[in-house]
Amino acid sequence: MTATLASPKTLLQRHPANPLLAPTSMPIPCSAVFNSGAVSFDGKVLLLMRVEDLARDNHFHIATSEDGVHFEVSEEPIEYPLRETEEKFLDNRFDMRITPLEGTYYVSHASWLGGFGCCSGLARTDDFRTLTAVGELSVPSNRNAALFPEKINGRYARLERPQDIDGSGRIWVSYSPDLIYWGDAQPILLPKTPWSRNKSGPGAVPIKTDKGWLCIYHAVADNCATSNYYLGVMLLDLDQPHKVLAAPRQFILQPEMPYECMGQVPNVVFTNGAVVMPDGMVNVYYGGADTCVCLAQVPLDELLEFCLTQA
Ligand code: BMA
Repeated sequence: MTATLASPKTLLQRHPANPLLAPTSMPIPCSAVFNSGAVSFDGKVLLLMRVEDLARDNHFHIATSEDGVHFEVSEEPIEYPLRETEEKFLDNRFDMRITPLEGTYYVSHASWLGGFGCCSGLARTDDFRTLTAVGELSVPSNRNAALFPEKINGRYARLERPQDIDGSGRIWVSYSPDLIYWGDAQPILLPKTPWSRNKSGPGAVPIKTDKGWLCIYHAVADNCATSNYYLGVMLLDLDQPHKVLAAPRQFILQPEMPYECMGQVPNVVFTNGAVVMPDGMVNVYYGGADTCVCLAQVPLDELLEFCLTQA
């Protein structure tokens, strides 16, 4: 029997076409395309991709696909005028997450402000041609905001990752009456594991199931050479999402393949977008080594079952 590096028992299964999109698939000269927001739009899978040009400035291009695997990329980036604060201080926006909510699409993202740190921003769109800012940015340091796709007990809700005092961070949930003012924040208590010992943060937008909110998240373990990024899954209470119903100790994806271990940032699998396909398959779009767009899949019922039986 021939030994192989890939672990066949990881719950998420990589698509054989990986990486789905690479710098050479983009309409502009670029060094990386990764960390895409993902949503079902107009009967297709739509990705909002972070495309880093050769100055390492970010542009956000759309890619659409009928089957979730073969994508057509927009020539022009989506327009998103800068807020006043961003005009003065913005270095880069990144990690866009798309939430369908109340008949429109909200896009949450990180904005890195030179001299201040990382803030969360929120925008909206109906057509994915232009993004319009919703209010101002959060104060630093906050990132990975993922808006829930419906109000919870009359309030908007989001997962987020404020920075801890030592530079690490954990997942919190907070609420808002109007998408502008956020508060009533509560931490989410996940099991301590070796693969999540340094940081954890929200990943894809929560998926509603009758058993709870299914949330795929990322976590980081530093070692003597690198910071390795993993994906995990947790199930949160539908009414009080700071309550963890299940959180398996095992990760569901780790960096193993060359396109996850070699690139701009080695040993990274990072998601900010998942789509439940019409056949019940969860398509998790993830960035490989901060360089390319990849796909890993698992049937929704298996993901839920894993949560409920392995926790
Ligand atoms: C995080 C984010 C992600 C990135 C990851 C690994 O802090 O900035 O965009 O994929 O680091 O570099």
